[in-house]
Amino acid sequence: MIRVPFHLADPALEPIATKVLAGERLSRDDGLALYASHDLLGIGQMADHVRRRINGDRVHFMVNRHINPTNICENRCKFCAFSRSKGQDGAYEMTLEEIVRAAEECVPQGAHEVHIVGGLHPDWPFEFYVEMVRRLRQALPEHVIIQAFTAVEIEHYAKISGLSTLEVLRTLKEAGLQALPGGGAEIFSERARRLAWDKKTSADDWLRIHGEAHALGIKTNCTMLYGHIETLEERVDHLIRLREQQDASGGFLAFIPLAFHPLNTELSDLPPTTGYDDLKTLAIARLMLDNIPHIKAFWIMLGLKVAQLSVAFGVDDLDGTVVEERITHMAGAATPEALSKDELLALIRETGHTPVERDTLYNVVRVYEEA
Ligand code: V47
Ligand code: SF4
Repeated sequence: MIRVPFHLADPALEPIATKVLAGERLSRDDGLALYASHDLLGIGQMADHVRRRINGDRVHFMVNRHINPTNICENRCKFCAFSRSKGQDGAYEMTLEEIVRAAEECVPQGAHEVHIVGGLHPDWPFEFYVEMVRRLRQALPEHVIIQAFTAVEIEHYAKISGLSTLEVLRTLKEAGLQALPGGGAEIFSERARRLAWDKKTSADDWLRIHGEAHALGIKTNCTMLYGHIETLEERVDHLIRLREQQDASGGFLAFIPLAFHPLNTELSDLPPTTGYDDLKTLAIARLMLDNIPHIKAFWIMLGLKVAQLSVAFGVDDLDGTVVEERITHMAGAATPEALSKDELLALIRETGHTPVERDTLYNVVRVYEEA
């Protein structure tokens, strides 16, 4: 028996701690035992151990800009406060010129990424999205990476173009697409999907599309929307399916748990997530996802205080400056929409970690050794 160097208040965590120290993969039952335990600090210490093994004392961040070209969407998921039907009050659509201008604005700030996610517009043809990527690639310096379109959007483009999702990805890659964001995964449960996002991409299709992207050399992220109608078992199963996909195709860079925001949604009776659940979920993700290199705390959804604390609970990435964010803010997020690079640096430095500025693909832009 290996001596366990963690201070565990819950003896049920001891066999898990032994596996963590030996670098052994955790099982579904281990995941459930972690959720059943109230020893948040014990779970956090184990997650911190794994984080240090993978990422040392580095905490990543980036200078980026999010752009949401339209909120007009055919799907109208029950958890979404962002989407509108065509012609509805508050519906908007950006022109290609406006999208390119928004992207160009972030270049003087030192951005290394534009992150583009939007609704499934009923009239925009696939060529519009190809042209968007092509014009962005022409307008932006090479170091600014275009991370755009969730698997849900890729599936929609296949539907409207008659192409396969693989052909859609190949066409977008040729136009300049370099990475896919991780949205649209929600919870890989057919039960939950039927109840709250029945028109949206199934778990099998979401995973297949990411596998196809990986096969084409397009790196992607993955997410889990939690704190709504899902069960804890469904959360653990979700993590295991991501882990299996990563074993098979290997192209996930980061996992981002997305804390559900209920305001202005059809699930507005539900309470928001708690800081306790947020930290526990991030830590359990670090422990279960032994083959995904980075765990990202999206400060926009978690709030700055929980995001900063999360670096002691397995997180090695605080995302970026963001600049403009609509999806969570329309659902009640109280965070600012933008942070400066100095604010991100200060948040990370206070925790005693080394801030590392990165690009989308985790190429190091700069290591900030000293204040
Ligand atoms: O796909 C929608 C989620 C996602 C709500 O890949 C909601 O680096 C909370 O995926 N409350 C879009 N979440 C955001 C996203 C993302 C964000 C940051 C970084 C990355 C990355 C990806 O937001 C959607 C959906 O899963 N979402 N409504 C809501 N009310
Ligand atoms: Fe549309 Fe995405 Fe909102 Fe669902 S979550 S309604 S797919 S914008």
